Amino acid sequence: MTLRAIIFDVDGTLAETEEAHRHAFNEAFRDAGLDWRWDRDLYAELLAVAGGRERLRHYIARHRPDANLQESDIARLHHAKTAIYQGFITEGRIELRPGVEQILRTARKGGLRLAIATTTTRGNVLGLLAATLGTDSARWFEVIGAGEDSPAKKPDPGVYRHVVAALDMAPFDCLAIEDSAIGLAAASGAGIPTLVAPSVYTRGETFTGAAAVVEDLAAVTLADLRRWHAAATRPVTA
Ligand code: XBP
Ligand code: MG
Repeated sequence: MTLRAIIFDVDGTLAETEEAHRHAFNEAFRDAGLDWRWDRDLYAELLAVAGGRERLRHYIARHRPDANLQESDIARLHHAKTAIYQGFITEGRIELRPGVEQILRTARKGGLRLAIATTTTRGNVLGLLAATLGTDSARWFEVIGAGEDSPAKKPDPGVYRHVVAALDMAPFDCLAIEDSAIGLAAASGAGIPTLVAPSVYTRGETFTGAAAVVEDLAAVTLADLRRWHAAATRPVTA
């Protein structure tokens, strides 16, 4: 049970992206001639459903039951939202959270393997990495598990199981870094010890079962990660 790999969540963990996602949804609604507008309170509620397309479907069922939209309309709306969101990223509107770049670089130097497990669209991850860490940075991650790789979204452990299998590693030799309770549930469900650094939208959540909870990664060292991982995976002795 040695720490060999770190698996990063994206939205809320690598960067505070959810406001950009929210604005992108609102622009897509406006462009489609819909008078829907997601404010912060509503979005906080909707974040219980991971995955943008799933979130849209849930919103329509719960708040717009009379909207006559087919699955193809939802796909089109989500596609438009994704293009708008990626525009925000290339404009450089999103930066990494404190400490993220430093932990990625020290982990690489320290010989740890890196991976990503997210519910968001793959293109969003690649765009974010390119805009913040440079065009080559996607190569730092041996596996990028994205929304397209797991039909069931977090809290389902599917995407983490996919990543661990692709890494060909035991889950307890990895450490996940997450920002939300549903992300923690997904990683834990796959048997992966998890460090939580809550984001603006998840600060009020409870993180029972986390290996540790920190405000952000600014002061976190590789030694801290190894210590939290070891404590989380230590067998219980009588
Ligand atoms: C958080 C999410 C994402 C985004 C929307 O993902 O729920 O779905 O809000 O992304 P993470 P898409 O697992 O990285 O925290 O619209 O591309 O699905
Ligand atoms: Mg997240």
